[in-house]
Amino acid sequence: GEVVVEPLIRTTIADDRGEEPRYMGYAASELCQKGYGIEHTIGLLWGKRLPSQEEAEIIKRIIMISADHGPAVSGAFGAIIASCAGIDLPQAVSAGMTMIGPRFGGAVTNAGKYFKMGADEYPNDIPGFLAWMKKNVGPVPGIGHRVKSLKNPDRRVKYLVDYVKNQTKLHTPVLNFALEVEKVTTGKKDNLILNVDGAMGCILVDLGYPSHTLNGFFVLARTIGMIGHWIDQQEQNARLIRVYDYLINYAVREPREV
Ligand code: Q5B
Repeated sequence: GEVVVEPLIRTTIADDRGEEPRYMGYAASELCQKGYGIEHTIGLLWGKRLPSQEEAEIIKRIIMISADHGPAVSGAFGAIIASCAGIDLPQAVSAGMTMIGPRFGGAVTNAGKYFKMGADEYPNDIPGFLAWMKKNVGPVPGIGHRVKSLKNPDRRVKYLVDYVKNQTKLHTPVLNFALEVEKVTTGKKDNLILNVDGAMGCILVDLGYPSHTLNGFFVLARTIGMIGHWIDQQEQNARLIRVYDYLINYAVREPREV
């Protein structure tokens, strides 16, 4: 008789059973032919719908602006060390990826989540929001930067905020709330600015992306940069990195007899 097999997995986004992959039903080649870009592919595979041209332009800018931030940041530095140690591209990039977390690059999801919560539950009460965050979460995700500050502003953030607010019709309640939070936090310490993770998170939530998708945008964008750093080191035949003694504070015991 007929054997009924339970499916092992269920997918809702892509189908490769025809002549070519279809993303949410759209043939990949047709998307290319009709002039859609990588930002539309992201919209289909992550947000399950074709973004409007205005939404796609925002997504494109988010990816472009966060693709790299130089060799000094945790992710690029990790990938560079690996490249210099002779590690192949996928493993070197994954070494850099491992750095993406709550302090570096991986605050996008929680920034979107908590700024949305704040905009919904503390719309006119920033001190109340900050007190709740301090008690329940800790440092506000999306606020603070190691080197950027009011005196040394982050042009990426300024550009994104300005673009979304002045050149699109996007309704931005979550971003607006985060900007109000920034006014209070920078009043306490001038590096407690809305950072790039925070700006991305708020704008993406305002675009309708659920919070669990948000770190994906940083991961995708920074993969471009990390691959670039791996290639750059390989092309220079860079040597194995060993940290010089003067960069280490050896807070150790004096040599002594056992
Ligand atoms: N304090 C980012 O900290 C950093 C506070 C805060 C309330 C906060 C910190 C933080 C939240 C996580 C976040 C994304 C660790 C950053 C990114 C991409 C990047 C990276 C690049 C790129 C920096 C000193 C004092 C303490 C803290 C207080 C700090 N943050 N209070 N809310 N959010 N942010 N990460 O300067 O009284 O002295 O004990 O965790 O959003 O990753 O370019 O480098 O593109 O690659 O090292 O931009 O802000 O200072 O942690 O020693 O804190 O400030 O409580 O107060 P710092 P800490 P106190 S964007």
